[in-house]
Amino acid sequence: GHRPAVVWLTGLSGAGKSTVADRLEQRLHARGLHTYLLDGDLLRGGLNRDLGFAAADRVENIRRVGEVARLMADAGLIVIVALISPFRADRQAVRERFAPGEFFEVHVDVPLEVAEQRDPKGLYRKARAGLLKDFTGIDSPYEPPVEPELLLRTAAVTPDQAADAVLERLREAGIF
Ligand code: GGZ
Repeated sequence: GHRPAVVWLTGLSGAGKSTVADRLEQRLHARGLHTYLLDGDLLRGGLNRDLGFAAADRVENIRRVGEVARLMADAGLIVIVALISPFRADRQAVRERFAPGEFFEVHVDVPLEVAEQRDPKGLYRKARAGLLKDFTGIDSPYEPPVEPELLLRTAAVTPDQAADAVLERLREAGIF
C-alpha cells in the first residue's frame, strides 16, 4: 500500500518536467503503486482548453489542476503534476489544499539558456521572434520556488537520475 501524495513539478518550458514525470510514473507503476499524471500541456487540449497564457489564465490553470490533484489524492492516488506554474503565490495556494507531508514541490531547474538551446518545439525561437507573446522566461515571469521539497538540476542529471531522486524523496517521507 501507499499514502496519497502530490508531486508538483514546476519549471520552465523545456526543463524536462514531462520527461521526468513519465519516468517517475513508470517507476511507481513498477512497484505496483497507483498514480495519475496531470500534464499541463495535455490538459490544455481538454479540461483547460478555454485558457491561454495571460497571467489570469495561468492563475486559473494552476487552481484547476490543483483541485483535480486534490480530488485524485482523495481517491488515494499518487498524483504527478507537470505544470510550469510560474507564480509562487499560486503554488502556495495549492500547497495549502493539502496536508503537511502530502505535497511535494519539485523544482525542475534548468538555466534559461539551456532550455532555449533544447527548444524541442521551437517555441523559444518563436517567442524571441515576437511570434508568441507571454512566453515564460522571455516576456512572462518565472518565480522559482524558495524552499522546494526537492531541487532537480536537469542540466546536470539525466531524466532517470531525476526520477530516482523523486522516488527516494517519496520513500524517505514514508509515502510508500
Ligand atoms: C509558456 C507555453 C506558451 C507560453 C505554449 N508560455 O514545454 P511545452 O510547451 O511542451 O509545455 C508548455 C505548455 C505550458 O503549459 P502550462 O499549463 O504548464 O503553463 S502554466 O502553468 O504557466 O499555465 C509549452 C506550451 O504550453 N506553451 N505557449 N506562452 N508555455
